[in-house]
Amino acid sequence: MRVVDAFRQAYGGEPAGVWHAPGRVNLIGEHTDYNDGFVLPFAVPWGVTAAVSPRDDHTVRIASLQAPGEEQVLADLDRAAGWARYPTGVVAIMRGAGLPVRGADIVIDGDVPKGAGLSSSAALEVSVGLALDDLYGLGLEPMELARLCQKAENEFVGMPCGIMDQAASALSKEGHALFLDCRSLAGRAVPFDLSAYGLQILIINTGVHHELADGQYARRRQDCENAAKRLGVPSLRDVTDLAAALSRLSGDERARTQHVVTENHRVEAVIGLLRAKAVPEIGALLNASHLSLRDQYEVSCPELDVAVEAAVKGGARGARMTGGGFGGSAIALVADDRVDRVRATVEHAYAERGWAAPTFLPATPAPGAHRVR
Ligand code: GAF
Repeated sequence: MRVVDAFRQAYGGEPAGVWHAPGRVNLIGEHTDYNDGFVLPFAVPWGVTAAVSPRDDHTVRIASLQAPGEEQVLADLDRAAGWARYPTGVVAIMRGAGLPVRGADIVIDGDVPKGAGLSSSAALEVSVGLALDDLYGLGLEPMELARLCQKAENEFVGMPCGIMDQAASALSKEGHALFLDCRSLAGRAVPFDLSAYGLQILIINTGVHHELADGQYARRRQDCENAAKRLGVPSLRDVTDLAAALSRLSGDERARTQHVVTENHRVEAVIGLLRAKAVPEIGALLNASHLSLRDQYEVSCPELDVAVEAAVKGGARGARMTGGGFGGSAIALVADDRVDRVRATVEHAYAERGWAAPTFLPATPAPGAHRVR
């Protein structure tokens, strides 16, 4: 294993173990997690593999095969820079929670496609978090691990994300999507084997990331909190009469509320269709989700919109942006015998606009975080 070879080279010994945590796509339920709502992500076959040994002192040494020459030796975790803030943030948050976590020697190797918005940061956090859980005998439940990793991203990295990505990475089951109630944190594995229907989820990686994304995410959260406050409910999850709620709101707060409330219903509708084995029918809900994210939530971008429109034009049953938005990937529900046509239609639409070609990846639901050796 190349991560083990790299560990030997960096630190001159065998790692105590190797752990893997996946990235994710979200089938549906976007920008609902921090509104106490529903999400339905699944783990992808790409992620982060971490070779780790515990240390007797409190120092963290960390290197990445994706960042050669950027090894960091951290007696003080606050000095972590760039990519290293995600895993070292987990160490810091675990210690802050009173868990008996000392130092670690860490080498990581990731294969989540770059710029795809498939949550490589959660994979980074969860792989190292699971390693520490095992090595220091913390006995964490997967959801506890996910919450500590989310806290690391919120408080150490400063990204106010919800729980979806870390939960998907920590809890997913192979061949299943994870139906998660982000209020109770109850998760249920929902069988999601599309091959039985001659269908697949095709990831369309736009390869773009619009930088304004960072502040925009926090602004969307704020819009939702403001709307909930105005409506006198704990969160937008609690809106039961959408028409009445909308009549009391205006502008951005109104639009965000319309998205969140309807998106929660779309997740439940997808769950119902999966249960009824009416899988092709979820396509229409993916399309509706995209329009709502584009028009009401305003987190799409031209590259995502064109990918979605062209995929549907090429014969996809439905398509939508997935993840936070402003770039990253779209997903399309496509019959196996239509994949080539969908790809060609999207490629053509991009070429016509003079954009760099997107990349395509079939997404099969992979296992969640686990020890590899
Ligand atoms: C990002 C966040 F990290 C998630 O918590 C979630 O809010 C998502 O955007 C939007 O659904 O991936």
